[in-house]
Amino acid sequence: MIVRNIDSLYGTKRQIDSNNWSSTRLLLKDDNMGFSFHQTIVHPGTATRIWYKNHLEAVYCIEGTGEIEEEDGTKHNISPGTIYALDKHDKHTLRALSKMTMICIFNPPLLGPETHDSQGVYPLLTEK
Ligand code: 9YT
Repeated sequence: MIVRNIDSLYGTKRQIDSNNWSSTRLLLKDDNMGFSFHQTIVHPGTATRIWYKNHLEAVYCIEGTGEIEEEDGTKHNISPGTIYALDKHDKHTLRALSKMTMICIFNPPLLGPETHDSQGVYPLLTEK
């Protein structure tokens, strides 16, 4: 059994910061769960273009408000209780109207150090 508290992960290599968000990775590939599990704080007023072409991601909002815009311009409001699942590797833009706290699940699991490239893509890492 794995038991850990996020407070023990802040400031370690499991916390990855970008200009627009901070992701603390509670479960990673080497935890052998078949997915990775992150808490992502999205900073207020930011807009982030994202395309997880190598991963599926589900995102559940537990704090804050914002919107997700699909490539065709369709927009969806996000508030606590909203989940979105990028089941088609959907290109999207995420806008945070306030500080948003999101729980994010990735399949395949991230190894740990991944951060977005210029297209908002994570590479498919296979080894450390
Ligand atoms: C909501 C979102 O996708 N933000 C980017 C960071 C990502 N969720 C992560 O690595 O935790």
